[in-house]
Amino acid sequence: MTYTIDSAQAIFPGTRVADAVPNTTDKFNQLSVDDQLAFLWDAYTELGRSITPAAPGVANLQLMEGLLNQIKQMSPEEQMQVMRDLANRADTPISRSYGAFGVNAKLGFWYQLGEWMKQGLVTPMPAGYQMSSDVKAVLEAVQKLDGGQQITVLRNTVVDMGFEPLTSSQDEKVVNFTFQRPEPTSTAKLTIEGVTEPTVLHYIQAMNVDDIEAAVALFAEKGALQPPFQKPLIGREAIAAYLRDEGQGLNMKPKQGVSETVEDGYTQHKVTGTVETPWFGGNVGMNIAWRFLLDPQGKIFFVAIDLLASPKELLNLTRG
Ligand code: ECH
Repeated sequence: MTYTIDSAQAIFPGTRVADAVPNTTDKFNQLSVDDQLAFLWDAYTELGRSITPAAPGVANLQLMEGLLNQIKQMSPEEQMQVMRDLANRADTPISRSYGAFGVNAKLGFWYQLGEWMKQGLVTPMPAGYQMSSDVKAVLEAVQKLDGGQQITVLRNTVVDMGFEPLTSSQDEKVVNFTFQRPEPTSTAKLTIEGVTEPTVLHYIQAMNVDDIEAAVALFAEKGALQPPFQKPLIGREAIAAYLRDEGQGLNMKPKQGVSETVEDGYTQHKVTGTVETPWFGGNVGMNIAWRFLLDPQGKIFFVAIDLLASPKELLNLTRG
């Protein structure tokens, strides 16, 4: 049997992912636009207390300075309208500019608005807004999630905002939003209990120094990478564009894993551990599994990155 991207997705089927994340995101999407903004304000300021975002100085905000200053100078009513347009994905000039931002630029944009809201320079809420019971229900659902799942819900909402013409593609994204790694990455040799496969180790090492090219070179020509809750991205070019946008500044801490030879010289490897985003640094460790399928040449034919249902899942290394 030869593998296809479809059949590869089924490796290590016993892996339990955090379904609560898409479920909560669905609940959020059903809220009215003012309720959505109120939810985000509450969730973000609440999370900010327990899981502090890392210093914003590391992020390059110049890119959207023009747009941000334009919003800062508006009246409170106009500011609210811009935010509603973004949440509604309305076709406006600001909403289009935002739609062309890469993921970290989108997060940086809201991060700055959030700071200005705390300083009273931008309005957080429409005058006279009263929180509905629907918002309270979604807030309670979010409070039950672990930190990694909470920030994933937040991130999804921000990524989905703004207007993107149907023809836009990853290549046109405003991506040059970089993070400076706080400390030089340790040169200590990476070890993963139970996995010695060089391709897997090299992948993690390359990602941990933001060497996207080296990571992508480990993939087969038609290899695929499947991010959490998404469809696989197929081919080196698509993977490279994605990793340049979303894969920089991450701190991957794989702990344990299992390796098996499967059919026709293919091997499969499941690795679990934690991943930190530069936004929250060591304050949030996301519980992650990597499910790799390597071809007989040792190239990555497929890798899925899963956000796990619970920390218990870190120890689930069975094949079934
Ligand atoms: C305010 C009110 C008005 C509306 C809004 C507001 C602001 C909200 C703000 C929210 C900020 C949220 C942030 C969230 C960051 C989340 C980051 C996450 C990262 C996950 C990354 C993972 C990576 C995994 C990968 C691995 C690989 O091997 C390959 C690549 C890849 C309050 C103003 C909106 C400011 C900052 C969840 C899991 C391991 C797949 C990338």
